Amino acid sequence: SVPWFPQKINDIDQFANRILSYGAELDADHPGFRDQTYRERRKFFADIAFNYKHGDKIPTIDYTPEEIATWRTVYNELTVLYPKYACQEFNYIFPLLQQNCGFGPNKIPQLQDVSDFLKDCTGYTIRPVAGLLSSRDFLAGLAFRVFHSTQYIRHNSDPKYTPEPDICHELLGHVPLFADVEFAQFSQEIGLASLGAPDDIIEKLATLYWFTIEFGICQQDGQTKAYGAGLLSSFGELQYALSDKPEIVAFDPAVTCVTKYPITEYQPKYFLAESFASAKNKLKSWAATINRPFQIRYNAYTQRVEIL
Ligand code: H2B
Ligand code: FE
Repeated sequence: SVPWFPQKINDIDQFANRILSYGAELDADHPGFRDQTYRERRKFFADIAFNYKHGDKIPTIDYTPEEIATWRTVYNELTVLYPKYACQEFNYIFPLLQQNCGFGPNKIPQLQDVSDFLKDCTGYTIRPVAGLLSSRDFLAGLAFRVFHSTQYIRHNSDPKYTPEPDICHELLGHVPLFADVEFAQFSQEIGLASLGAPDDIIEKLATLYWFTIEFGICQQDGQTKAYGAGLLSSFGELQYALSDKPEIVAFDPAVTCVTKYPITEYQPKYFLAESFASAKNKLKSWAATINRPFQIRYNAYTQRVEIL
């Protein structure tokens, strides 16, 4: 039988509280574990996301001076690397984020402003999320051009490190490329392929997500550049990925989707895309081989999937 999947955009409300780990419960080795103020802050953010419904405005956050200082550290160290290491699309969009939604060292951008900007560029919107979603639920969001984003920031004891996604990772890593038309389509294709798919296909799609949206690199004018959010939000791995140390293999969904990867250390292997358009076409061809008893088409007017 076919697993349940959202058929219209507000069906996503149904899994907003189906989280694998609640963002306010920190593991004993989390940098903020012993910091009671930080833990209360995390509870505050988790509750916002927990109560969020499709169509609501994402609440404006009054970030504290300490939180802004952490953002500033991360922002300043990463933005100096982007001209050399980030892909063209990223570097084209970044100044637009500075002009339109408050990107800069001195303030943490508000998710609603960023969501409005993305909506205008590609139809993507942001939903606050209270913790880690299952791959199935997370990918289903992409089918509707919905990106689930955390709103809290990492603990200030170590601005270079976070054991989980935080607003620095989402805004600096993911957001810029969701404003790119080809990349937006590529991401949605992964999402559409996931709807109602069996567990083994979900795992393959999560692996494709990992090697592209999180850790993808691409070829531009004879040079290798980063487009994956895990790279664009990591000072160390961004430089490592584009050095001669890791293994680089051409992106091929059939091969990429069964490749194992570590999650707590730098990747030993990266997959190189020729372009977002080429990656999208390869993904679509691969997805067409998935054995599913129905076809799916997204209707952007109604924000529903049509089942054919
Ligand atoms: N949940 C949340 N809240 N944020 C993510 O970035 C995320 C997730 N990534 N669930 C997903 C899993 C990803 O690792 C893939 C699709 O499994
Ligand atoms: Fe991510």
